[in-house]
Amino acid sequence: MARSSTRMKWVSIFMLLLPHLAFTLTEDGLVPNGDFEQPPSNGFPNDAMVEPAGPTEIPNWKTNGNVELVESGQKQGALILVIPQGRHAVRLGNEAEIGQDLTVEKGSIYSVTFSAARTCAQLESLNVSVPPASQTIDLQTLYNVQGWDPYAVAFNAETDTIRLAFKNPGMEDDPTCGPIIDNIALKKMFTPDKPKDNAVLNGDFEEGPFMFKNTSLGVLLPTNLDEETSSLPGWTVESNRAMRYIDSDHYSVPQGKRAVELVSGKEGIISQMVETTPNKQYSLTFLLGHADDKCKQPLAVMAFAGDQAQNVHYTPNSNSTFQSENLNFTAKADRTRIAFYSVYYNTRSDDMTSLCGPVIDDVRVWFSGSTRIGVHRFGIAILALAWVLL
Ligand SMILES: *[C@@H]1O[C@H](CO)[C@@H](O)[C@H](O)[C@H]1NC(C)=O
Ligand SMILES: *[C@@H]1O[C@H](CO)[C@@H](O)[C@H](O)[C@H]1NC(C)=O
Ligand SMILES: *[C@@H]1O[C@H](CO)[C@@H](O)[C@H](O)[C@H]1NC(C)=O
Ligand SMILES: *[C@@H]1O[C@H](CO)[C@@H](O)[C@H](O)[C@H]1NC(C)=O
Ligand SMILES: [Ca+2]
Repeated sequence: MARSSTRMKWVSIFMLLLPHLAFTLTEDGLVPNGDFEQPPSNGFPNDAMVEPAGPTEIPNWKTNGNVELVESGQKQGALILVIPQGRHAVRLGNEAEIGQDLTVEKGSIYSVTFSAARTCAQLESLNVSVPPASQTIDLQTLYNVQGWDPYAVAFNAETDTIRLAFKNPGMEDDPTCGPIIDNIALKKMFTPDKPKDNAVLNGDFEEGPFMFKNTSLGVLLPTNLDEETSSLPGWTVESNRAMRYIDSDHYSVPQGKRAVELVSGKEGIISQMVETTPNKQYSLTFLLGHADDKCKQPLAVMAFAGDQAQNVHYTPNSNSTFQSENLNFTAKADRTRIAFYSVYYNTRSDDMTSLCGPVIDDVRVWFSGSTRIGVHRFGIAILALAWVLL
């Protein structure tokens, strides 16, 4: 009797919270209890005086399988578990899943940012899904020495209510091995207008996934083969390795507040199809820089525009962390692919492990014959005017 009235109380509190829940999501940021710091009704497992009778429920989340709240300082064998943010995170055991229903705006593109760390297995991966879409993120490559990284994945909201879920697809001998996830945030993507004098969309990289102010590791952008559904509007990460989206609070950024660091050598290709007019002359210009993250030089990129390719080296300069580059090309079709990758596989000089690389920003493609065309059009206008007057 007492139990059921408690449950009634919780249900009514939940009902009261519902409109609030929907409201929260109109803002970009953490999903409810996305950092796993909200205490379960029976307390965090390690704080409990007695072993809890059943599995601990995690506020705001639905779980399936062996999902465990883990705490900083907690050990796994000889290793201390890595907690990306705060004191708590969750670990997903074999085939375990954690998910949450969220109210969103149907038809919009959303990007989910989350932090993940692997524990003991080498081949750990994470299936991030918003049915019917899903993407498997490979956690095998450690991009930095801290042992965890933020990632971003985009999806199209096909309904008003979505189920965002994270699943460990693995089947390890040790069922306590499995990825740790933390800091789950959502951002509604906005596609910037195409600038008048530049065929590249979001060429300054200012629109991208949600970034936590406190996180100094940037956000990794894994493969996204669907150009319409990207955490970096306009751009596609074609390769099987990730890019790092960086912010000016923690890195040197050539223009504005955001840029992209090419951290995966030749296996990290970022591209965009831009609109062009066949047989016209264009210039691809971009800023090539150093993120100021102790990345060991040399740094160089391979830049592509249509059938042109150019290897460009970054020249260290005490006055600036970036330089301006230019590649001329003649369009062959009404869409031209521009792309970049890092020529070298770079690591930081301090830890020799964290992956880093050249930075690109302010990418532009413009009609290099535009002045002549302008004069030509002006000439025709004068002739037309003369004809009318005559
Ligand atoms: C990922 O999870 C979704 C939803 O549960 C499922 O439909 C999909 O098949 C899974 N993908 C992989 C590769 O396991
Ligand atoms: C950011 O860091 C400060 C100090 O370390 C901390 O008080 C604050 O809670 C952190 N904020 C987030 C969103 O993690
Ligand atoms: C840096 O700036 C100073 C002063 O403007 C100039 O004399 C010097 O040549 C510059 N150095 C480089 C490497 O461009
Ligand atoms: C590219 O074209 C522009 C204008 O047409 C010209 O000024 C520039 O020198 C060319 N650059 C190269 C590297 O050929
Ligand atoms: Ca920028």
